[in-house]
Amino acid sequence: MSRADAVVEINFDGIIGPSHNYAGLSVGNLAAVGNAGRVSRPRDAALEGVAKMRTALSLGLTQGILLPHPRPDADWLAALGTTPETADRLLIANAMSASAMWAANAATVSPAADSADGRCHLSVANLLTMPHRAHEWPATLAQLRVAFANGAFAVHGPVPAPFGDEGAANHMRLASAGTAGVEIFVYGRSGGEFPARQHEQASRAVARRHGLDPAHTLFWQQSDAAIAAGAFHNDVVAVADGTILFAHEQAFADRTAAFDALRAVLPAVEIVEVPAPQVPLADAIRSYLFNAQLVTRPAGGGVLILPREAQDVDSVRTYVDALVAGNGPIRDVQFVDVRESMANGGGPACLRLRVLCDPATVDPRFLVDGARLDRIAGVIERNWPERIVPDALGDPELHQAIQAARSALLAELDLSELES
Ligand code: SUG
Repeated sequence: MSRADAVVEINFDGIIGPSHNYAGLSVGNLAAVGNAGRVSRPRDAALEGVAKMRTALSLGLTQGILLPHPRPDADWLAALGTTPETADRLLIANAMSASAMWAANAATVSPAADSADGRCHLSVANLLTMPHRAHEWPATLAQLRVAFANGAFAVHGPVPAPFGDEGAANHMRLASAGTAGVEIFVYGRSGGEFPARQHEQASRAVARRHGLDPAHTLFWQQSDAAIAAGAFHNDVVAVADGTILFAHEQAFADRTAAFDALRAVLPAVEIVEVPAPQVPLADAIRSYLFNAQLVTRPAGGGVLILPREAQDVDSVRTYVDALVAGNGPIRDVQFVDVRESMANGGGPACLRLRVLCDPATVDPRFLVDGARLDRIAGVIERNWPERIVPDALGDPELHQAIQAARSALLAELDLSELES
C-alpha cells in the first residue's frame, strides 16, 4: 500500500503516437481546424514530447508515461461495419487519430487525501463529443488498469452517454501541502457555434464515484465566451497547482461567486487572475498561456512550463515578464517546444495527466528517468514516420509501419501485453 509521506505529483505524459496527423477533426479547436491538411511530422512530434519530459525531470519532478493506442483502430471500424482498407476518408481519419497523446483527457484523478475510502480514484473519460476521441477510452482504460493495479488505486470505467466527460482538462485541485484538497469541476453549457464538451452531470457523477467530500467540491460553469473564443477545454484558460489558481478573467461564467466559494473553503488560495485588457482572450488562446504546466519544485517554488509560442504574442510576453519579475507566487518560467502538438491545439498541459500518489504503488514500466527516455527516443528515431500527408491516412503500408512502430515501443518497455 502507499505511504502518505511518499506522495508526490507524477506527470504522466502521453507519448505522441506514430499516426500523428492534421485531419482537422476537432470543431471548436481553432489550431486543429486551422492546420487541417498540413503535413505532420510524427517523429519530430514524439521527440518534442520526450524533450518536454526531460525538462520536467531536470526540475526534479517525477515523470510517467502513457502509451500510444493501436492505430488505425480496427476494432472501432469493425463495430462500424468497415475495415482500415475499406473505410471512407472521414472514418479512416477518425480511426487514425493520435489524439490519445493528450493525456489530460485520459481520466479525472482524485488523490487519496480527498476520497472517502483513502484510495486514489481515476475515472477514464468517455470523450464522446468528438468521434475521433470517443473511441479512445477502452485502450486508455486497459493501460490505467495495468499502471494503477495496486490496491492504492480505484480505476473506474467511463461515465455513460449522453454525459460528455473530457477528464482532467476540466478539473483542478487546490490544496495546502499534505492536506485534503478542494476539487473544482468546470463544465460548459454553450459556446456559441462550438460544442461544450464537458457536461455538468458527468462532472457530478465523477465526483460522487470518487467519494469526494461535497463541502470540498466545487462545480463551476465555464464562460460561454471562453468556449466561443476557442477554449474547448478549461485548461486552455486556467490552471491550478498547490494553493495557486492561475486563470483568465473571462474563464468562468460567474467569477465572483466562484472565487468567493473557493476562498471560503481554502483561505490560503492565491488567485492570479489575468485581466482581459492586459491579455485579451484571443491572445491567451493563441499563445496557450494557461495551457502551461504549473508545477512546484521539490524544494519549493512555482514554475510555469510554457509553450514557446507564448513568446510570440506581444501581450502575453509582456505579461509573463511582469509576472516573474513581481512578488507573486509564480517566479520562474521554462519554455518548451511542442509545436507539432500545439498545431493540433495541444499544449504542455494537454500532454500530461497528473496523479498524486506514492510512486512505489505505480507499475514501474510507466515511470521514466533519463535512461528510459533515451531508449524511448531511440525507438521513435528508428520507427516513427518522418511525415504523414493527410491523403495517405488510408494507405495500408502506412498502417503497417505505424503498427510496427507501436509494437517496437511496447517491446522496448516490456509492455507487449498491451498489444491488441
Ligand atoms: O481534443 N486535438 C485535441 C486537443 C486536446 C487538447 N487537450 C487539452 N486541452 N487538455 C482536441 O481537440 C485534433 C486532432 C485532429 O483534428 O485531427 C485534436 O483532437
